[in-house]
Order: sequence, then structure tokens, then C-alpha cells
Amino acid sequence: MDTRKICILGDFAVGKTSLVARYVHNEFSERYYTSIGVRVDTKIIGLPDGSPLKLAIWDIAGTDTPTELFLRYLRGAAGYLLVADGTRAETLARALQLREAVESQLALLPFVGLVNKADLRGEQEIHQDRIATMREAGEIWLAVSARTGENVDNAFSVLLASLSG
Ligand code: G3D
Ligand code: MG
Repeated sequence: MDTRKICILGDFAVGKTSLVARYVHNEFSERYYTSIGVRVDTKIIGLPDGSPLKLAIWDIAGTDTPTELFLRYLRGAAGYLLVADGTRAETLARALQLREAVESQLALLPFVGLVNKADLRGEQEIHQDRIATMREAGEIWLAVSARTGENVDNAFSVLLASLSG
């Protein structure tokens, strides 16, 4: 079976592990322990032509600096999800730094930007006009919630549709 590796990148506590759990296991738990190292979840999906595809979703803890570990983590990825926490504007800046690190060190990789925690409606610090500006630049950014599941399947589908290789 064909396999595609995808990575999930973003600052600490933006909800990376929660998003993967929602997508792969359809659950949200308040009791995730901070993942140590790298965790790989797999999910088999059906392509539009009916053939199966195995997704290997790499979730890393502590992508602090684009170190050698960071590059090793990304090697072989067909694309990535870039996650910010909508309630903390600084996590968007961090996500954009991570993207620059990816783009300066590796070949251009498709990504989909996610603004997570959309369920916390009254607490959003990343505003619609900011997201609209990034979309106008040709990027895909989606508001999602690992807690409610809002737009999570769609986010992975949109990434899959843009994968290379
Ligand atoms: P990380 O893997 O990016 O470090 P986690 O992030 O998935 O561990 O999530 C960090 C915290 O954010 C967790 O809370 C988790 O429950 C919460 N969280 C993740 N996604 C959402 C979401 O969509 N909505 C809300 N409201 N919270 C979310 P704790 O309290 O365990 O630190
Ligand atoms: Mg995590």
C-alpha cells in the first residue's frame, strides 16, 4: 500500500497532538501528556479512485529550533500541517518562523495552515483580517477545533489534495 508521511508543526500547546487524536481516533482528551520525542500515528484512507493510502502522521514534541532533529523529522514528508493557537497571537508568528525554516532548508513542501481552538469564540487573538491577508497571498488557512472536531477532517483532506509525490 502506498504510504505518505505528513508532519504536524507548531508551537508548544497549540493542539498538534489533539488534532492528530481527533483525526485518527475521533476523540479529544483533556489528559494528553506532553509527548516526548516523536509520535507516529497511521490512518488508512480511501482515495477518490477507491485505492487505499496509508498516512503516517508525525507529531513532534518541542520543535523549538530548526535543529538537525527538526530536519530529520521532516525528511521524506510529502507535506505538513502548520498549526497556530487562535487564542495566542504569538503562536502564529512562531508558525511562520517554522515555515521559513522548512522553506530555507528543504525543498518547497505543501502545507495547510490551521488556526486551532476555534471553539473558544470569545478568546480569538488571530483575527479574520489577518487570515484573509494570508489567503490573499495564496496560502490555505483554516479555522479548526480539535475539541469539537470542527473542520479537522476537512483540514487533512485539503492537505492530502495538495501533497507532492
Ligand atoms: P501540542 O501537542 O501542540 O503541544 P496539545 O498541544 O494537543 O497537547 O494541546 C495543548 C492544550 O490545548 C491541551 O490543554 C488541549 O486540551 C488544548 N486544546 C487542544 N486543542 C484544543 C481545541 O481545539 N480547543 C480547546 N479549547 N482546547 C484545545 P491542557 O489544558 O491539557 O494543556
Ligand atoms: Mg503534542
